[in-house]
Amino acid sequence: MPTYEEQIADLEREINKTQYNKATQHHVGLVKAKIAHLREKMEARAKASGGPGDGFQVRKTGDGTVILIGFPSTGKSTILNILCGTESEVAAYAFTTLTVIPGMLNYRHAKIQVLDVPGVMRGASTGRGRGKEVLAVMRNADLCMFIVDVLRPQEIAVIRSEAENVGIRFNTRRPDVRIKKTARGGIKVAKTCKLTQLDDETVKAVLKEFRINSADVVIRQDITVEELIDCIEDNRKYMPAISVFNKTDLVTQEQLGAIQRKYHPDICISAQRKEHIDELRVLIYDRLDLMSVYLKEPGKEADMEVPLIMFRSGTIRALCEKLHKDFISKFKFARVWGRSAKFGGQKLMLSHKLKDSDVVEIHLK
Ligand SMILES: Nc1nc2c(ncn2[C@@H]2O[C@H](COP(=O)(O)OP(=O)(O)OP(=O)(O)O)[C@@H](O)[C@H]2O)c(=O)[nH]1
Ligand SMILES: [Mg+2]
Repeated sequence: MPTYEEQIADLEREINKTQYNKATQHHVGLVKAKIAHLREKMEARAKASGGPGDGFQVRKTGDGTVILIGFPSTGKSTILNILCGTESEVAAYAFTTLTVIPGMLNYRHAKIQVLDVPGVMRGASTGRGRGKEVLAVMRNADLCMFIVDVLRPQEIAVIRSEAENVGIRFNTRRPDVRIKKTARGGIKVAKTCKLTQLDDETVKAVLKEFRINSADVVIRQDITVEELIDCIEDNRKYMPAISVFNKTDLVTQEQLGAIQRKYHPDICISAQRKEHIDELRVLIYDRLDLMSVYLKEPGKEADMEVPLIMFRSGTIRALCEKLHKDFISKFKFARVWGRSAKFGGQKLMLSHKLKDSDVVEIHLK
């Protein structure tokens, strides 16, 4: 019996040699489902046998967590040190950093935790180097920064696909697909739009590959077979990502232009020369999607000097959780002024979504 890895490699070879077109898309879809199912089994087995090693757990602190991911020697530790004033070891050889080194970036009242981790490489998702542990830490982050050496720009695709192999999806939302398993009646597919990359038969066959023989499926957007598989397995982590090309001091302006046109990085910097670091801070803050709210005590003026930082469209519940662990159990109601309130001082409950610059007054029992 071939191992899961061997079976996956065989199936991947099969996809690579198949011309993708209307006639083969059903077959290719099924092969992709088989691969995903094998990966799921592999994950389950890895979990049962202990999972990632120790020394790699970091407690999340601050208003958001950013992780620096990249091949060895791309400048991750250098960037951490500039952003946070830490002293993570920097050296010209690969695998300088061997565990997770946290730092704190203070920016516009936000405290952003930045994690420097060992370099990963091709094959990380199947356990090469410390790849598995690194990718597990990544899953818990709120924003991923891919750090790429401008002289090896093609690595951006490799690193992204390693992360996707462990079930992380970047800069996209979970597709609008509902799958409700039913006791009998077979698979029923309802669509609110035209599917250009999938037909009903493929949807059914892919579901059956995951041992789902009876279900109501509602598809509300034009999805790919990969996205359908994501919805079936339903354990993907969706997170924003920034691609940072570092070491721009090593190329000419023309070379940099050509690289940018081909690979479309979000930002190019030279960590060593501290170039474009301010823009990088702005980008991190923006992509973490943070907002400020101001707290007010009953009968007093709001403190408009120091905001509380939280994720955009966070609820009153999320705000209470940030403040104190007892606030949820003691919560009576909140009064809100600002963009999320219908009128100033509106009485609102825990599930209410706040907006940037709201003023909130919490009433406890
Ligand atoms: N020329 C140039 N060199 C840089 C730049 N940033 C970092 N370096 C150098 O690249 C080498 C690797 O930097 P590190 O920060 O240790 O890289 P890393 O990604 O943390 O490496 P690992 O921990 O081994 O994965 C060091 O010699 C740095 O001085 C840059 O902007 N330009
Ligand atoms: Mg390092």
